[in-house]
Amino acid sequence: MKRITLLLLSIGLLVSCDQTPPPAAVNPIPASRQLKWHEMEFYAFVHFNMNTFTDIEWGTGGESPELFNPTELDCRQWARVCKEAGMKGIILTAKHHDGFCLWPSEYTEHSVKNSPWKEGSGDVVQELADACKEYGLKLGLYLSPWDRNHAEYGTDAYLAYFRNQLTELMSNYGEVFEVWFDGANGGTGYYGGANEDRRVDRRTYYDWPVTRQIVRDLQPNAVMFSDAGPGVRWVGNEAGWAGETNWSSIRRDEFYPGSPNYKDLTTGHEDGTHWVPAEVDVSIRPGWYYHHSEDHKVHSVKKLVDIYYHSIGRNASFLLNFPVDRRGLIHERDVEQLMKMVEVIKKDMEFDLALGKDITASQVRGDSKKFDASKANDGDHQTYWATDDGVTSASLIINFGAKTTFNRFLVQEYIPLGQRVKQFSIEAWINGAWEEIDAQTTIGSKRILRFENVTSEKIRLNILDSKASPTISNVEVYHAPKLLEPPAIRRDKKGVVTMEAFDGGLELRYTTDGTKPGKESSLYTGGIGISEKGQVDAIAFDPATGLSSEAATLSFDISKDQWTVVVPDPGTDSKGAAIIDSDERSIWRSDRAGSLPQEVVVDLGENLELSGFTYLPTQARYIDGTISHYRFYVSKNGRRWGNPVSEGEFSNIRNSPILQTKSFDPVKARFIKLVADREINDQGFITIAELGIITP
Ligand code: FUL
Repeated sequence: MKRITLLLLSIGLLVSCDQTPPPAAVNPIPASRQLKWHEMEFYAFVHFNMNTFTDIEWGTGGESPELFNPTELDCRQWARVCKEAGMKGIILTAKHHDGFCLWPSEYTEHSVKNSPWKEGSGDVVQELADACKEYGLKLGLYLSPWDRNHAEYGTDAYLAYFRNQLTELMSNYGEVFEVWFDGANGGTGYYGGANEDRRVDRRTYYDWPVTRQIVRDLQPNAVMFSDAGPGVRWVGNEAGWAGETNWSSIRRDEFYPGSPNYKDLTTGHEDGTHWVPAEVDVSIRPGWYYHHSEDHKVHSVKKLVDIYYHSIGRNASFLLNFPVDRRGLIHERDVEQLMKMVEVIKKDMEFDLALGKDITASQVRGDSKKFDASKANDGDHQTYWATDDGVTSASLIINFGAKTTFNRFLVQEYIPLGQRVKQFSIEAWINGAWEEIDAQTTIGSKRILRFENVTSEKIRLNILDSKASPTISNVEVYHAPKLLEPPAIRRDKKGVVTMEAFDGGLELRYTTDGTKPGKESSLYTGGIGISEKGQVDAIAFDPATGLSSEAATLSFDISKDQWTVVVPDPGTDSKGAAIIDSDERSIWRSDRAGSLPQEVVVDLGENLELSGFTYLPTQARYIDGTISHYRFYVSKNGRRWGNPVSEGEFSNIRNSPILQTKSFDPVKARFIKLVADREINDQGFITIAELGIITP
């Protein structure tokens, strides 16, 4: 008994010695549902709905439910892929702007219940809710406020309909973590057959406070997304990045879904009145919906990795969209790129070099153990280093105990007490002095900095300015391996081949004889002139680790150095040069007001033996102007052309707008002519990214 009393007494003494109170919160602060959302970081968007079957991004609302007919719909495949990628949830387009509902809503006939899929007895929302449950993922739902199908859109009757639908979704599918309200609102549409333009006052029409209350009542833990939150905000672009300065707060009352001042959403407001953190929504392909024609345009690993660092690494979440295909599956190419990206990120942050290392602070709140420096690298995000009130600049030094190489720095604020840091920098101890590695502004929930390798015994985090005493819950330091992606190889009109690695400090090794390149192959030091037909194979090689990327290959024919465009007339249309500039990003388009057939003529500068030609259609997002039917002629003098040496169609070019190759019997000629007889959408103009020839 005595012993217990003594023990209790000493515990009591210890506690009473450490009475330092935590810093007061800096408002605004996150609600508990927002704190849970912050922990999710990485989750999926699925755009799958009527547009998947009509091959467009925005349906008019006049589509027949008969068109919705996935052949192998499997929400468990979506969930499995997302789970394997470490994602925490899936948000589904239950209803997009065209109004078609993926669940059998009681309030409309425009839904899966009138589709051939499962003979009208299916419910995609239910299937996804079940799959998410099975895989331990959270469910989110996108319900478009705009409805181009509904006859009463724009009136109070539609509002009642919209709220009924919201009530169905919030009541029947278990717990929902996020409700997505898009900002696109009002415009042309089918509207029950009226086919007209209907504008609404985006600020007032939806009477948002009342609409939101439905979610609040039925799903108290769900955050609501829109330009104005209230729970989570749009980041102001769909390209995959948050601002380097990114406050989780905004002056919320200045916004509403679809408000014009969306640019501020990228950075938030330092003097924001409400906690509305940013979500980076971005598709893994150019489009939100599936288009077969974008199968070869899935983002590169480098781009996906950049998006990761520019979202999660900049105090935002990463909402990655999969345009589920007509089968009802996440496409193989998307899965492949996703997994490669995840693998890179995993390796980048595999081993925390700062964890548990010796750490000191320039100042500690009340000299208390509760708030000392070690709370920033103890692996526990609930503890944090803090300073005395009024101390708004301070630093932390981590001593690795030995020279250590690193190139990533991760830092987090203890956000339950609000976002505070306005300015910070990191430095390394090099040759007896502190050298700056990077200087930035905000931190927030998580900030990750990438930089070239630094080798040092110590790293210092300087909080240079803060709204109040900083509260740093976590710092991590990593040495990420080089991003070993196959290099980008290009060849210009003059025949000069250049190549580029996707990370610094790598060697590029290449061959020109078709053999596989290795670390002993020629070292790339600058442009290589190759005017004849050939091929370059190249790898990125990391001399520090001996590892190399897979090889990239570029094959080409003779260079276009001597070529000139004859038609279109360079005097009146200088842009015609883009047809033969060996740059697939530059595109020539003929006059929109024209009609077909149309032709282009190129002078090759000398008589050459030709055995075929190539047409690269535009690789831009919108592929209008792509030629579907053609004739190809050759001539020695540019006047007499004879019969076409090749004619017909570029098969399936609408769905697969890749390089088209056509062969013919070898013939000598100096001039070539491509006649476009038809464009994929029967437009009166054409586009050409690049025209090429094939020599035997
Ligand atoms: C946009 C919508 O208009 C797109 O179709 C897509 O749903 C995207 C996520 O939001 O504003």
